[in-house]
Amino acid sequence: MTPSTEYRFSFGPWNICEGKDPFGPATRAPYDHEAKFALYRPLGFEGVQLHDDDVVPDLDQLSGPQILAKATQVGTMLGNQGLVPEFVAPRLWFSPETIDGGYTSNSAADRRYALDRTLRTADIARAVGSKAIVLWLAREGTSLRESKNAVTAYQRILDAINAILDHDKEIEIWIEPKPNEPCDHAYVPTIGHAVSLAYASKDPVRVKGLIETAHALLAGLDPSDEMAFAIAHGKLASVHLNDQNGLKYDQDKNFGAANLRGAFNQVRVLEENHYGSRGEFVGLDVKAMRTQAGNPVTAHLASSREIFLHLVEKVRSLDLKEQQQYIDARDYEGLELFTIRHLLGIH
Ligand code: 3MF
Ligand code: MG
Repeated sequence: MTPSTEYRFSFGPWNICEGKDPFGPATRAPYDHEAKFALYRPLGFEGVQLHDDDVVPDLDQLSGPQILAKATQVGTMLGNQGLVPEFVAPRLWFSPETIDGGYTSNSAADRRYALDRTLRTADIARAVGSKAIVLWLAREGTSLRESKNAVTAYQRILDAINAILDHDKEIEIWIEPKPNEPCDHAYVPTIGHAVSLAYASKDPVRVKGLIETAHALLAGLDPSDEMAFAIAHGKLASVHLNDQNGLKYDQDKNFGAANLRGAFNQVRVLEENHYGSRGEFVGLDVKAMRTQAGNPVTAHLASSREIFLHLVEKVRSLDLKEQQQYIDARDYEGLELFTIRHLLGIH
């Protein structure tokens, strides 16, 4: 398979996990965090997605200079292994200060914590050698609508974005929308919300989006259309390709595993719009099955990458002339069979 050299792939250390779920403990022994980096290149991955505490463990207990020294050291370690840190994301959903949300918490002290931690994440990103932070706004929402004022919440999220843009004049903010989980309802559920925040911010060019397949599906939307919308606004900075079987908890299944045609259409939108040509990575936010034996488990990453590349081939080998004939004739029944036959390899 040749096209692998054209796309660069990324994932985060959390994608190699031990099988713990809300109903049962880990099924595999912990795998050393640092040792995970050595797995990337042999698996065909070059980009590393990081949480702030993946780079600097216990950062809340460290001073500014200590944080920067550790981040710089990790940046060198990644560089030595031929890896690129794609982004760093503040883990704003773990600490006691973010139980009720970060930027939208009802507590002023907790809001301060969330912003301070994010500014440190921006510093970590720069020190490790990345130009972007990702905001997955996990707890910026509610379990019951009466607990927060939604208008105030949007304003607070926007204020936080502006404060980050002020803090570092070059950092980019990539918002990863998700409609629910862990919140009942999140304040930034779709890429449309994220793009609006970008335009409302003081430097729209530096605020972009990261679209995850499963998150779009949980919002009842078509991931390929969400990606197309972001691309139309010049705002698709990254993707988390995976899959989701209906409206339930966030499954992070292998890319294409639940809806192969949906996956094909995501690849089609990316490929048609030359995604990757400006340095964007194809991120795979996929979760290993709890049943899988061995340690570390990486088959889900290798499989998702392989499925992506097979679908790139499917997009590239599509007979565009024949496709256009169906479109021109408004024969969408014909177009549907043509598409399915192509996916099945029947000609
Ligand atoms: C949750 C997610 C997150 C984000 C990650 C990077 C833990 O549904 O998708 O994964 O991708 O925090 O922003
Ligand atoms: Mg994700």
